[in-house]
Amino acid sequence: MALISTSRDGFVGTVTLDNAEKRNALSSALIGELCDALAAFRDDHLRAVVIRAQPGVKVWSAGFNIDELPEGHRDPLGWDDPVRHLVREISRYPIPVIAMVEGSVWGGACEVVLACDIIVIAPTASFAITPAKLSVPYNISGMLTFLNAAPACTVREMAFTAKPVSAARAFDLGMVNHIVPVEELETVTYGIARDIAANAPLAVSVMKEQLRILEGAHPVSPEGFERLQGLRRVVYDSQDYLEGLRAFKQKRKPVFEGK
Ligand code: LCV
Repeated sequence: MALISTSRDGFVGTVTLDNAEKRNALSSALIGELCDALAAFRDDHLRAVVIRAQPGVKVWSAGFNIDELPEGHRDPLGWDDPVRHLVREISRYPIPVIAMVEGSVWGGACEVVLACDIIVIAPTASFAITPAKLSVPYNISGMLTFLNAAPACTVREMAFTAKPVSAARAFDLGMVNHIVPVEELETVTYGIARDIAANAPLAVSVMKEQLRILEGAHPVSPEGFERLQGLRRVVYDSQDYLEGLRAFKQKRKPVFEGK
């Protein structure tokens, strides 16, 4: 069964996350379908793409499919991980991607939304950075996505507490472009998409790429990179990482011991 659906109207494509039963968790299957849809829109020379969930959902996406996280001793967010692939796909995609969000957005899905070019939300939206709840060592370029989207002190608070930030606060912090009543969500989102589609696509796509390269221009020394990878490894090799996974599967609160 398809986990997403797609539609198009003129130069504007839409991908709708369509697996409410699993709260649109980002499984490799769902991400595969999403990336295929993006590739088809690109081949058809569309000029703006909207990623959304079904109207009225309480959860836009529950984040990484925790059932697919490795059982320890392997980087859970390595280069080939599907969420990493999706974030790269969106940020390198030559067409602007608009996230239209109602409902809560968790963990890896929060990064996916923040990696989009424009974000339009309803007051029901919320955003949580959750690795500390699971004892997952988030990856370095993922932390950069958060840092490019929110003030450093906000990223710290969100990452350390793992508590959701409300729609209103996300707007006040400049993390999203627009907050609008739910009944205006589509009008505002597709209005922006049509404005983009009416402009020169080559100029738009090169500006998107310029911004991506400029935002990513943070030199990290080989030693610094290896240090961070070594520190991350301590986390995914830990008992706490296994406890985080176990607790989620057993639907209970984790008990972390710092080892
Ligand atoms: C697999 C799920 C999930 C799910 N995976 O519905 O950024 S990191 O490092 O944290 C990264 C690794 C990451 O993104 O991790 C995921 C972070 N996500 C979360 O912490 C949110 C986990 N989910 C929830 O807390 C709840 O599901 C919410 C609050 C989103 C919705 O609660 P609700 O009561 O509406 P259920 O919990 O009953 O979930 C419905 C079904 O979806 C599965 C869940 O296991 C359940 O499956 P069963 O019906 O088979 O029991 N599900 C939800 N989230 N991330 N599976």
